[in-house]
Amino acid sequence: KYYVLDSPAISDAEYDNLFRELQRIEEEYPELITPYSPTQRVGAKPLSAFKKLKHTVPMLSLESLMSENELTDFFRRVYDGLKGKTDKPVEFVCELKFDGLAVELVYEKGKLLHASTRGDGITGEDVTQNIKTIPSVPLVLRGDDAAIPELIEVRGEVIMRIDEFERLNEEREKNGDTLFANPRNAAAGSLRQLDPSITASRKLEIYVYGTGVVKGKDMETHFNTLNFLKQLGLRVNKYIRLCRKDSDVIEFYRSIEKKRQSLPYEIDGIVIKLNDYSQQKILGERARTPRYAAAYKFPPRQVETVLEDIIDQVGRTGVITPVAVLNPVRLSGVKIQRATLHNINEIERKDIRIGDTVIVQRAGDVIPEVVAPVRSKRPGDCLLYTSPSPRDLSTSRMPSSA
Ligand code: 5U1
Repeated sequence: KYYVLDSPAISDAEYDNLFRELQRIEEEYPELITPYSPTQRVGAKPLSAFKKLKHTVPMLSLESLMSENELTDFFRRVYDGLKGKTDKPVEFVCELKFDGLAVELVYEKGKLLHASTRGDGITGEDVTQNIKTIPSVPLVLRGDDAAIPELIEVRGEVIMRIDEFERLNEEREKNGDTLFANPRNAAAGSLRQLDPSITASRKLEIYVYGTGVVKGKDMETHFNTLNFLKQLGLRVNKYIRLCRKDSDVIEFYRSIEKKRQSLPYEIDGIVIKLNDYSQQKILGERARTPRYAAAYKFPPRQVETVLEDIIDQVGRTGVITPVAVLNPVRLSGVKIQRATLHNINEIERKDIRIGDTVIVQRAGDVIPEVVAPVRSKRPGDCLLYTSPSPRDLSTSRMPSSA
């Protein structure tokens, strides 16, 4: 109720007391400890490597729609593909497109058996020990035996909230560790730790949005699946809409775009899925993406700030990337202090100078970039950047991270 439904039924103090009582009982009667006990979420030993796990059904990714024209084209392809092949009305389910790490959780007879990353979609890494440290992942599904499927593969996204990402980066800066570029990288880096105690120390969360193989329960629509997942105690995000008209999808997109700034986690668009499974089957899949679903992306987020300096970052292969040192600014919740300028040609082409007010952009998962200077705000004393000579490079400063 606390981690999944966001609605605690008891106080933190009562919870702590019950937890300590359970620990006392398990100490006295170790034979009563099960792998699904809440005391067993942390404490597994570090691994030397992750095992590979093959997904029973491939984990697909989504086609990206970048404009309303592309959305219209997606609708047209869906209606054309279903023409004359279905009697049911065409409905879509809209959800959030999380900027996280896709995972699969496998529950056998209601117990968490294993969990894996998406990997290449066919094979992922076994991250069971780490997934167990995420409090919003149930170790045991809710409901009586009759209601719980024999086997259910649940798919979703592990995310890190923006406040936790910033806390983590502040801590890393203090310790002289490289910073994570964005919450998605921080979530991925935290989940892919061989030592589960490190994962446990980062506050990760999960939202689930679909299934792979399900044995012992037949579902006809995606919307019903989402409700069933909720009923099993799995965490489903509250922003979901069943759309009976194309215009409902556009309305959902616009309402989420408005909310985006105030969400505590990052999203990069909405996901649109055909609701009816028999219709999904008619449309089928391409090699890596389904024809019955797509991600309708938000435009890149932009903000203005002052370019304070340009430093030269030398990559592992010796390639020099000029990096913008910015007056720190927030861009959809995330503090931006560095951005890439790509290369000297780009700086010259865009006529970017030190001291300029610049437009900075973040698109999806990529490192922030300087898009252009705001010429009307150019001060008289701004400086031209010159590319470093090879001699300068041998002693060039290295920024901690973009
Ligand atoms: N919310 C949501 N995200 N997401 C990502 N649903 C969803 N579905 C996906 C993916 C890759 O894939 C299925 C449609 C196959």
